[in-house]
Amino acid sequence: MQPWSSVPVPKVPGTARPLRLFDTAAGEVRPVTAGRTARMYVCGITPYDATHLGHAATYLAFDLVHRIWLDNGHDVHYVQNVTDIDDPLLERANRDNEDWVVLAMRETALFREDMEALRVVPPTDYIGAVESIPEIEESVGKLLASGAAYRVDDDEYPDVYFRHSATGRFGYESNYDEATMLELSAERGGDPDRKGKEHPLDALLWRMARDGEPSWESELGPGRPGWHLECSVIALNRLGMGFDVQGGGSDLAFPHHEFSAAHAEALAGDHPFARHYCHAGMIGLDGEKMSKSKGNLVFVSRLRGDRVDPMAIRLALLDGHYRSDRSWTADALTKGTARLARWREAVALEAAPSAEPVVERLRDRLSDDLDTERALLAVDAWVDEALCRRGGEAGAPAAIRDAVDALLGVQL
Ligand code: 5CA
Ligand code: ZN
Repeated sequence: MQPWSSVPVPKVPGTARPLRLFDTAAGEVRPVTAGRTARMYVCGITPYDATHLGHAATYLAFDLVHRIWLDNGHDVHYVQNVTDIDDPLLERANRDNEDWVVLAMRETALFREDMEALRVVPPTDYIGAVESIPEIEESVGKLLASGAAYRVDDDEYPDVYFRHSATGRFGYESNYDEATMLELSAERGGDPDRKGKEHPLDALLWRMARDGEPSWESELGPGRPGWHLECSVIALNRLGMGFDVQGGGSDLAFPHHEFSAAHAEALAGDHPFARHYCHAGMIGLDGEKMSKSKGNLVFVSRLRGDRVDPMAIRLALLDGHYRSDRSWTADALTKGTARLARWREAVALEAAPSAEPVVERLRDRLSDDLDTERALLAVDAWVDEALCRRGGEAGAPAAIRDAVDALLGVQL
């Protein structure tokens, strides 16, 4: 698939800071020790509805990771998928009596536009599940051959499942106990009650064709891929094992990232799939998680349609720690809009207090597990001083404009 258009990222003078991020597997903030090319996989959308502010917040968090790596002089190999075939997409298309392919294409196009408007640096590889079916099919074959996978005991639909215990390390990513895993698996797309499985946690790899469902011819028999394997294969075949960051919202910590890791580790006979597993908190509205199934959504495209400046949306979403569950409120947007106006006023001045200490502070805050709240306060302090003191260095306003653009992705 085509990713969205590239975003220019200015070079910022001074010294970048190495990134530290919370790793779900380790349960602590640890240095991210990327090589010359930093490698990241972030789970993409399931395109059955428009991008809401929860999705946007998650992609913004990983956009900051990308920007910090660029500041540190890394090349970045960033891969993102699109789950353009899966149950939720088919359910929505059926409900609305719509062609699932057209639905997926439309929502993916809208997502690209939203990401572009929010100035998210695009992935290097933007890959759909459907276009990856040959890779996925080959991987299911390998897992069957190695004994990591089996067919369920069901003559009509001998679907292929993954033995969750195949690598002997299952659970290292999420650190949940089995009771929690079973509960979350039932809530988040798993099928613990599927007849014929060896263990309720085992995850679907290849679903044999059912009447009325799309399917693809394959040596496994006609069918379609399971969700977790899609991300394992897309990441593994492009980034290889041991890439730096696997990202997504906290609802993906289990079962999705646990199984993506286990599938890839079983395929490669190596460990770990990713060296950091990073999760953004859930954005809610009125105290409830914003989700397509709850219908309490605020869409990025709707706000754009209402002529809200995407940079104000960006500032509103960055005004909270990426790992904390938080709420979207009208006040957050009002505050983001006012902040944007003041920052723009300050960078339009002819002279202002020195930029260097502010840029240092920005880098310190962001490299410390993306402490955006305090990063924004550092810019606020400079803006307050610039607007009330007037005068100072002629180059300072442009230097701040570039640093805010490069490091926070906010174009002033
Ligand atoms: N296609 C899969 C991942 S392979 C998927 O989860 N798609 S999604 O469209 O449901 O979500 C896309 C991303 O947004 C995921 O990282 C998910 O964790 C994140 N996300 C979903 N809802 C929220 C929310 N309310 N707040 C923050 N992030 C969210
Ligand atoms: Zn994924």
